[in-house]
Amino acid sequence: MLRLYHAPRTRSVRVLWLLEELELPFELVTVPFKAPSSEFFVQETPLGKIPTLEDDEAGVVFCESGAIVEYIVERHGEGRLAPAIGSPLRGRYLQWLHFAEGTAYLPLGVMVWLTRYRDDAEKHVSLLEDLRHRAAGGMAFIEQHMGDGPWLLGEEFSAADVMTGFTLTAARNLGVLDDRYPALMAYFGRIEARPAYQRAVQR
Ligand SMILES: N[C@@H](CCC(=O)N[C@@H](CS)C(=O)NCC(=O)O)C(=O)O
Repeated sequence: MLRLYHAPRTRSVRVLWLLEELELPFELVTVPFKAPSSEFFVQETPLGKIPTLEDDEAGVVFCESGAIVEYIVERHGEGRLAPAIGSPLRGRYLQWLHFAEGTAYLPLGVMVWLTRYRDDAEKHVSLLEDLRHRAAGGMAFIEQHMGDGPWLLGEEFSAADVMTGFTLTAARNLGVLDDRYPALMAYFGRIEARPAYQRAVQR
């Protein structure tokens, strides 16, 4: 059995959404989200981080949303939601899959941390401006390079869209994603319309 340790409105939504897209059986363990403090890895999951995945059949437990998404697609996806390893589209697929967390989410995550979990944001005004600028750069990059859609890889919806969707949700909530990026807004609308995305957000 796959077991996902999840907290609403965190990166575990990516994994939950992926599992819903693939219609795989899984156990959902919802844990409270502990606001980040000086202690790290203290979430109520086997590794102290959200999301964490257990795969009983394989005897593994691990974290990192991107790693979990890649693993589920490879081991349980039966060829769905990713171009085959070695195919020409694979490079762009991996680019978007990792861009979502490694590049686009980075400034957004620091913005969340500075403004929601610390009480001295007023001391970091220029840092926040710089982060907002960098976050906007991430949005502009996707807008410029995503192509004509409807999805990041064209006609085929993939796990790269799943990784990116959560990043866009955070960007919209932080006022970074808006009508300055019409292609991205239209893309985000298509994401929100997917039944599996809606099921994941509701859970
Ligand atoms: N790069 C990791 C980040 C994981 C992460 O920081 N998760 C947050 C929730 S969205 C968390 O557990 N924060 C609490 C903490 O760091 O103690 C991923 O993509 O999974």
